[in-house]
Amino acid sequence: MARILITSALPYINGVKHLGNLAGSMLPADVYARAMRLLGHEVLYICATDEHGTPAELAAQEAGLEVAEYCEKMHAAQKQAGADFKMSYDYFGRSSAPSNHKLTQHFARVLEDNDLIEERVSQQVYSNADGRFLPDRYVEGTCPNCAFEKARGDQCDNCGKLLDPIDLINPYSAVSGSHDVEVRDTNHLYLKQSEMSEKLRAWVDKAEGWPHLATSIAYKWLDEGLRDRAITRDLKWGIPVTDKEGNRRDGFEDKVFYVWFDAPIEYIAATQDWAADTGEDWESWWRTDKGADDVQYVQFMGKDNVAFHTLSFPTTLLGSGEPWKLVDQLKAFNWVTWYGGKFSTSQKRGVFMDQALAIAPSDYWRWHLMANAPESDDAAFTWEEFQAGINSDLANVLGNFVNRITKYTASKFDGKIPDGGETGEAESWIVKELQTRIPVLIDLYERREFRKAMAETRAIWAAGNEYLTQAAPWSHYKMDVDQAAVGVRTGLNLAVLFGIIAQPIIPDAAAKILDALNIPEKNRSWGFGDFAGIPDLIDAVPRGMEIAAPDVLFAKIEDDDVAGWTEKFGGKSE
Ligand code: B3M
Ligand code: ZN
Repeated sequence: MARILITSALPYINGVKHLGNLAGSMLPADVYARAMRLLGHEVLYICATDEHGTPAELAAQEAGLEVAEYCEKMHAAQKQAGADFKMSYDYFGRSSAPSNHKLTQHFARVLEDNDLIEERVSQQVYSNADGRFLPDRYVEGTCPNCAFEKARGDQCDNCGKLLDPIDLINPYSAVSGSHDVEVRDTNHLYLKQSEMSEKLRAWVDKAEGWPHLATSIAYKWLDEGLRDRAITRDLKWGIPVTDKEGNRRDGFEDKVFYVWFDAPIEYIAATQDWAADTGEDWESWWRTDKGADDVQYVQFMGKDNVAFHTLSFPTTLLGSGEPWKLVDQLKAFNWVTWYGGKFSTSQKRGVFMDQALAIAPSDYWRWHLMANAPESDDAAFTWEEFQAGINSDLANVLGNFVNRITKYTASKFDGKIPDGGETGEAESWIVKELQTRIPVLIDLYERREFRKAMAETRAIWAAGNEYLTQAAPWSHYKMDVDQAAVGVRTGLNLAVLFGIIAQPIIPDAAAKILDALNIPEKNRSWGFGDFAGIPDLIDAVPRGMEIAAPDVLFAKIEDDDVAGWTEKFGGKSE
């Protein structure tokens, strides 16, 4: 079995995340982690809060808190929100942790030793109104590439081009809106990415199976010519820039490392913290000289993070000359929009993670966001589709199947898995159906095709209902109870299988189903990875075993619910 390292792009510390953040990396990474564990692989799923940069400073200011205190509070809130959405991280770290300070400073030192970092005087936008240098994201202005008027200093959201703030036309402070800004000299450390172009291109050329979205973005920047980038900023909050002795570097007393330099390094530092907590060995996941060369490393992120993950972070790792594990597979997502527009707290547009669970259980969100994952294009969330999808896929297909077969067993077979009877046509049909569909489902998970994997999961559940229609145990009961027993036994075995394949996506409902069917933990990945065992699968649960009918698995979403949510969070009426 494989060793699979999974990282999801780190959510920024400021503000509770909206459904788009969840769907754009953390949730699909979780479904993938759960599916790979189900298939028996050794999985390590790492994430953390991304706590540096101006967003943290400004959000703390707004909250009237010291940054460190603000980050502490928001990390706990985001960790709780992740737990509420059943994120199965092996570790949820903090980019402000001492381990990341240490590792980031190590990489900077090694890169400078390898002559890939040098100190340069650069020009930075200083805001007289705010009394501070403005890092990239907080300078806005007109994009020199496409004339978009609200381009950010680091990247233009309209054309995607990576920018330097001083390129912006008619710049202004995004903090105060003031145009009273000037360009001042300031010294920074530059990562000489330009000198890594050859090595990076050779590495991207060798990449296999990356989605087109990832390779096209990587080649776009490589073809444009990689520019050396400043990896320090004039900020107080962040990882201090140190010299070889570990003291603050001369001239950098008021500077810290750029958030995008330290954030990806946190993937490794969080693994070190996980190892410190668990006594595990982090190097076997990240050092190719210590066993990581047989690790399959898969990164999940939003499309705007691809450049940093395919160019900047690999520059740090490759440039160090040390045997670090680089990413093998990237899964980049487009956006989830709110009825085609942006989520916005201030404009009451959209649902945020801390509100979502008061509306519907996490299973509902998980199912809907995965069945409509923004894989090949942006995906608009609408209450109407949410209601249709939940009521059809979960309530009518899966819920109804489990409900019918368990209730009938309770009423006609003493709540026990019936013995007796011989399998016939209907059973051969469903076995053939499963022998075709389960390998397809496994392959879709392995290729991280999530929408298709959800559709295949739904099709398997629907095949169960089709089977019950064919086998119709209730119509045989009077005349031929053995024939009825075969239908019920097969149906109950199918309910177990349906609960097992539901686990990566809707873990709560899956647990309810498997608990009601008395399936021990150790058998809950049983059979899924070995589809050859399918004939057993429809007669694998011990005959005579007691089962119960679970409570209603999925309450339907009513039109009144949608009307109320539209009122509160925005929706079609806009
Ligand atoms: N914090 C996510 C974003 O751009 C950013 C990801 C860091 S992954 C190392 O919203
Ligand atoms: Zn632009």
